[in-house]
Amino acid sequence: MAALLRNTLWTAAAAVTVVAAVNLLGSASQDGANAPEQLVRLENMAFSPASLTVQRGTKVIWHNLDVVPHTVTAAGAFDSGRIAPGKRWSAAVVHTPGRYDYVCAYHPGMKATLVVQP
Ligand SMILES: [Cu+2]
Repeated sequence: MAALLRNTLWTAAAAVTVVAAVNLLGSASQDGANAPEQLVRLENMAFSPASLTVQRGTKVIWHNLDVVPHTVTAAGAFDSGRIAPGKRWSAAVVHTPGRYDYVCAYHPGMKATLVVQP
């Protein structure tokens, strides 16, 4: 009898664990953790690729591979602030379709474009 009760409890615990896991996956896709990702390198004082087109909802990650800090700054849209050498910054998930021309605030010659498709 005690063994049966134990088995029942274990089954219930396993079921709760599965439900919790499913909930985690569900919320992860809602907050963008499962969104497709695109990487832009900040390298040799340039953005690479200099022009990137993504689908709405894509997570775009900028990775500073230079030995100096950079920024990812699109006036009125997004601004990374200082990205230290070796660090990454993400605009989270880009939800608003459009064309974003951006620069490095420290090196205005660094220019690039991000296009977010609907
Ligand atoms: Cu820069």
